[in-house]
Amino acid sequence: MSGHDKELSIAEDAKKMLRLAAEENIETVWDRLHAQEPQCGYCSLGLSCRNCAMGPCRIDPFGEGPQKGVCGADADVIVARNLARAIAAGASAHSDHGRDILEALYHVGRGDTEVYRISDEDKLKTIAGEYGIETENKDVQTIARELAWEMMEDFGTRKEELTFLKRVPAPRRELWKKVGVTPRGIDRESVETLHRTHMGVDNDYVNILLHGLRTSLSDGWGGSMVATEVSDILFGTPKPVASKANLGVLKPDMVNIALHGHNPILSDVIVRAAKDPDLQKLAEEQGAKGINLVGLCCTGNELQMRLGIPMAGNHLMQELAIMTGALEAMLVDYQCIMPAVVEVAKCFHTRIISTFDKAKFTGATHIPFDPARGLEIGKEIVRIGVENYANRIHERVMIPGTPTEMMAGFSVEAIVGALGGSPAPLVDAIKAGKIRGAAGVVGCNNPKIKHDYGHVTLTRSLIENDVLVVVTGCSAVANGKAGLMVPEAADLAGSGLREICKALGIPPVLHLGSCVDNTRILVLAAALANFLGTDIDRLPLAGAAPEWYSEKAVSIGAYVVASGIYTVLGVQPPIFGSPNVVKLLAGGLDDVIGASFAVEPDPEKAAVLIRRHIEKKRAGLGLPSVDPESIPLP
Ligand code: SF4
Ligand code: MSK
Repeated sequence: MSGHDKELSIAEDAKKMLRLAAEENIETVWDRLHAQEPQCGYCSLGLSCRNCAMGPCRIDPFGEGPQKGVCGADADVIVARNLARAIAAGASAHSDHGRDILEALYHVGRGDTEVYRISDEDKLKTIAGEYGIETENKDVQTIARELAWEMMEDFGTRKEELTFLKRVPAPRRELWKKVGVTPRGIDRESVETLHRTHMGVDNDYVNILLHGLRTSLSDGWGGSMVATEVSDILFGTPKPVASKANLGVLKPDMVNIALHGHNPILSDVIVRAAKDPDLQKLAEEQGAKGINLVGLCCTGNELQMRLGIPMAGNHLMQELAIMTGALEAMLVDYQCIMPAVVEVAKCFHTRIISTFDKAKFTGATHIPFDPARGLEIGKEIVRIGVENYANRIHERVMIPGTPTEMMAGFSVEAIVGALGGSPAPLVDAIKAGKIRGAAGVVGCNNPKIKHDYGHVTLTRSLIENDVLVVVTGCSAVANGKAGLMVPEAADLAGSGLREICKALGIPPVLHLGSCVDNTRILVLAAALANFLGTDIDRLPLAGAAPEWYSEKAVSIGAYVVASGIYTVLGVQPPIFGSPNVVKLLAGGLDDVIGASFAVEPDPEKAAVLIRRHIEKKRAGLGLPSVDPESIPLP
């Protein structure tokens, strides 16, 4: 197993663990991908449909076999329906996460939990103001209750548009109205997507895809934005913080517990539970020097952004982290957790502990989380990890290398704070051409792309050419591990970006948080557009997801484009069975929504596409620019 002849990762810790996997014959995600190959051509092109029992159907891409499903749906309709369903699934994942956090806020407001409290009162009041809630002479608890109640209404069907749409620049809101993509209710749009894509409902691929965009907007400006803002209210708005990353953050002489998934509700109490003197004492009695918490994926990002908790790795590192033999427990909430972790853990002493009733893992220990008893449950879970230290086989422990330093915690508030309270200095640097523009490099890992290569190569190339990069999710981990997220990394940037970063003492690559925190990028883009009195699509901005895999990433890409930001994907989405859908998404949308997608697996080339786009936008704003075509493709 894992005996692949090509290099699977650029990360040294991953490479070492993959060698161990090959020696010990432990199956990983790369082996399972290999076993699946060749993957189904119909599905890869988006040409298969199993939406009803007259099917499953598939369309022959060569034009020789059937061109219609049993119901008569053609390639355009089938591809569009499949894509819209992926968006709805991704939007639902984010939005349900948002609802879970919101319910915690409601518990705080009702006073039926002692576990959580309001950490950022200013933000609570600001957002309550955005929701039209009077805050004068009201206690914090009342404001929390009223805000939670109002936010819950955003999930339903009562409102004509989502409350956070007030943040969107006026011209874009008008455009959304004209095109008919204004998101109304967070749940409503996803449900309507499932309705529309049922057999015999929406059979116009353009109409289906436009509703797909509306659904994604209900995520970006709805469910995910609720998740981010309420997390800030409950757990604190991130501020720049020093941290570390890679498997070297595991400690050979401590109880190691990894927190994996996306929702900070449980991990927040685990952090407190791990400080419990009784549990610390128990760890010492077991022969350990203490309890070491580390993050994985976006739960890790949430903890790193707010508390500087070290990051063990991103999506493709989850199995490899267990193989260090140094992990007493992996605590999982939901999303991006491979069922395979349970199997890998069987080869070691690691306990996999699932915590949400909506995300059980056969073979794992399930301890259901209840916000009202959060701390008690947190202690129970930490105790399992501590007691498991006795089962560690110390001779088997292999922690590869030492951690890399990185900075996290760049919320929009922190960025504007670093700029002296206004976006003006950033705008001036862009106007002067010191910074050509900004790009969000976000999203997952995918074993089809060399691990972290897409993120790091693209990011490096952009900063070398004076494009400020903001990162979230697995991209943040990749770039942190590559050493690009410390102020000293400014030396790797072009002269203009270097000068600005040095003056501000910030890295050229800023960590904006987890997957739901892509909404921080929307908020920043909207703030820049509003500051300049223009629309987002006129700004020199771009997005990229070089190694994406998940349905959530499809929703993110769609809402970023629908918000007016050109986006380059590194992995081909399953749409190429319909030339009409490809034409619409990769260019046609420019005339509809002012932005579109591109697909470019080579990150060096993707960087050039982004730079050309940024120069085009600079020219459109009358700023000094270079001829986009003069930037050669590698
Ligand atoms: Fe086939 Fe149409 Fe049913 Fe899809 S909805 S499975 S194309 S009959
Ligand atoms: S964890 S959605 S693999 S970024 Fe958010 Fe990473 Fe993608 Fe999951």
